[in-house]
Amino acid sequence: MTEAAEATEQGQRYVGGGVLRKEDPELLTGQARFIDDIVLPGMVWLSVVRSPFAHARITKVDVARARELPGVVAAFSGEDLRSEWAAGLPCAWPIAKRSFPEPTTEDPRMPDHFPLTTDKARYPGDAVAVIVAETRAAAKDAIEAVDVDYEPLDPVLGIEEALGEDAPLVHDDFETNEAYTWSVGSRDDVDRIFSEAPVIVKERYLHPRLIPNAIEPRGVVVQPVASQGEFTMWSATQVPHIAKTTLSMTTGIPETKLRVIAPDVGGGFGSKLNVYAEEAICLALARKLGVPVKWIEERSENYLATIHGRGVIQDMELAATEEGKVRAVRAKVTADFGAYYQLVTPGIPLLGAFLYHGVYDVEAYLFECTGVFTNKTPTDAYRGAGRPEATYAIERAMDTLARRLDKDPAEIRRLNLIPPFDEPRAVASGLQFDSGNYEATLDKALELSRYDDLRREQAERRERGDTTVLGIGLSTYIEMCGLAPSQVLAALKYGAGGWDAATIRCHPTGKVTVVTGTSPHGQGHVTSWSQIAADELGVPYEDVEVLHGDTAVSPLGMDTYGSRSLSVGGIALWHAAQKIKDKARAIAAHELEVAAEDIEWANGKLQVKGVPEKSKTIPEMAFAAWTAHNLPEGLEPGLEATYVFDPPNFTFPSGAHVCAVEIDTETGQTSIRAYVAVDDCGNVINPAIVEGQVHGGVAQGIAEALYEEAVYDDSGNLLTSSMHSYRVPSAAELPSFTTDRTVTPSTTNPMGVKGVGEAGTIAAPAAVINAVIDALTPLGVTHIDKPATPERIWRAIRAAKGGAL
Ligand code: MCN
Repeated sequence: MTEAAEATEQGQRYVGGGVLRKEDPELLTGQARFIDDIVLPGMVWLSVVRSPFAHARITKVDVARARELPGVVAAFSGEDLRSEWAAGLPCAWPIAKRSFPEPTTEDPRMPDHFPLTTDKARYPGDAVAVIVAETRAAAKDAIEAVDVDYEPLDPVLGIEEALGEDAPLVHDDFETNEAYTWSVGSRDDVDRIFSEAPVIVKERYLHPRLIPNAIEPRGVVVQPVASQGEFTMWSATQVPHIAKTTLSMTTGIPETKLRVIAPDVGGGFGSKLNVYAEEAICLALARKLGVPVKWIEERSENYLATIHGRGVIQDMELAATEEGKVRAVRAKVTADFGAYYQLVTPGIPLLGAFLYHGVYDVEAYLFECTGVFTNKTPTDAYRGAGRPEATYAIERAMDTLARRLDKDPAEIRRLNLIPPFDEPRAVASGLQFDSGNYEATLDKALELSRYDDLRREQAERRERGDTTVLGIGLSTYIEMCGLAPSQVLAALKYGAGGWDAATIRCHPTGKVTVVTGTSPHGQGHVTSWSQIAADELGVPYEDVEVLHGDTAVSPLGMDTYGSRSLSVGGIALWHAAQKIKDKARAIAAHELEVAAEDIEWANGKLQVKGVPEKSKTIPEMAFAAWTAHNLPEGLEPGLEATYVFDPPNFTFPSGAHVCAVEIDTETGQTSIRAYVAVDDCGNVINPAIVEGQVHGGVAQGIAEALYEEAVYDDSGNLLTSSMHSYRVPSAAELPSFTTDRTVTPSTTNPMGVKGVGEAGTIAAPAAVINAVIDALTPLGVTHIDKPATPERIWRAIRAAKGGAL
């Protein structure tokens, strides 16, 4: 039987197929409802007074003048609002002291982090006071009238400088800026192999800070029902459920009185996986003033006060044989956490901690990370979070190894790849990878990119001394997503569970409501979840309605981040569908007067085995369950089921990306000639969405490699503080991507799916920078930092030639 026929036999009509996204008509016709579309009667506006200094003692905050201005309703200093907080802003990942698989750390230092600071400003943008006014303009204008006396202090900005003995302290309570040092692996084994190894690669890589640029900035609206002590908060967030629980802790508002709604959200890329000061402040002020309060972030505020990503130094070492077989990996990471912890700041390096050996079969592994506080914006999850860093380190190091041994980068990878496996397999870092076929993705990517032709052309160009040089870069990446199971997360001291929930409600008319605990903000869950439900229940795709992002509608959920939604929330939906089918089977058996075991699911129906004409559909059983006229003894009326899925393991998507660049050696200008992405995210629900996710991710990864970087001056001013100076590339700077897939089903879940939401961002920076270095190697350039701007490349070429800069 052909694959398609088999799928139809299983009633699979939508999964894997190209249905149009249900979300798009609303988005494309301007009918989506974003946070700034919410306007409530009597609503007032919030603005935030932010420190212009990176580091300063605050000796006075006087809001009296601001209070007198026309339109101003109220103004508060941090001290004024101190009594509003039952606890500080949440950090949900304080890192374990001893944990899986026996990593060690001293207890991390946990600084206070209240929504408004009172003693010191610790980064430019730190919130020191707030204004509430009748209009947004009045609120913004009044900022100037708040008198704050700052006593500037020396800032600590550099990651390694922060660890210096005389470094200014970001938090006076601690004797150091070190947040923690955490390690995993076997130091003795690694040291032994390194002491014997004939070939050692040792390199240092820098990951500049990046600024997430969601199309829609953040925003909050809170509506109080004062008499009931109830609050509804709309927030442009990825995490309405987590926000509800943690903001209840921060504000002391009982969780039963707080409803959080994520309306249509215009992207997040991790930056909205957070619980921010402004959310807590809007809640506190709505409670204090008894009127709806609204805050909309400005883009320049976004650059200062929404989290940054990356900001990491890596010392990466490989111990290899003369043939190029890697035996041990030793990685030391120093991570810039900025001034405070946001929701998961300390945990970000851990998301990459187990992946520094990539897809390669090594004997011994050691990873160590030190986190530091600096006087800069807090860092946290930005698309990929920890995994782009790990991929970059191992993939750059593999290319260096190839260069050192004069081998082709594809061959050195092939020599080291973990062989194909379809049962969970232990790897050197201590994880169990779910399944993988890394050689297959590599083969396909090499074929699609015409790798051999590219190499031939490269040689010809080198031969004839072309000033535009060609470089080819590979990235055979692995990532882990769908954080789970909850018990393992407990061992890593992650503050929440790894589960997610889905409810299916089968209505008597045959229509189906799906309620999910995930909270999409561009990933198309309404479409994918409709496909899954429609196939599993044998109903038309159009008949499925998906509800999400409202804690009153979907009380159980863990939201959307870490490419977890399909492999956790989507699987919860699949399980809920099995529960629906089980109950419907009991009703069908009763009606057809056969035993339930005699009924099978075939062609999207419940039919008596071998007798297709004796069958019942789910809509028919939903009607029967609703009338309850003729149900089996003891069966509850109604056809509804909830399932909470706590996966047994992560999923481990992988892939091979190939990038070809052309560099004008006279100007340093790079252009991407071809980009091929072959990804393996297991079975696919929606190919178009997967392709879109890869496109967006690769674009962000290229941006990281060639364009984007947050730059501070020596006083701690953010120089790249707007879209004029922070270079987000547009479509014009990007090539047309070639995408393809291999399918290695995951063993972690019954649908065999793995995540894809971050794949492109994880793979691309290494592929691009490897290509840049590959192009420049004959000129003597074997290292370049990100972003590889024309100036940086030009300088590297000059330096390699021994020329003055
Ligand atoms: N999918 C599929 N088959 C697979 C894997 C995924 O059809 N084997 C589909 C899913 O059904 C879903 C989408 O692809 O519709 C993404 O699924 P998944 O990989 O589970 O990722 P999440 O939905 O959890 O999304 C989170 C991920 C992250 S962590 C970031 S950051 C990110 C991203 O998604 N931010 C985004 N993609 C984004 N896309 C947009 N437009 N905006 C963002 O802010």
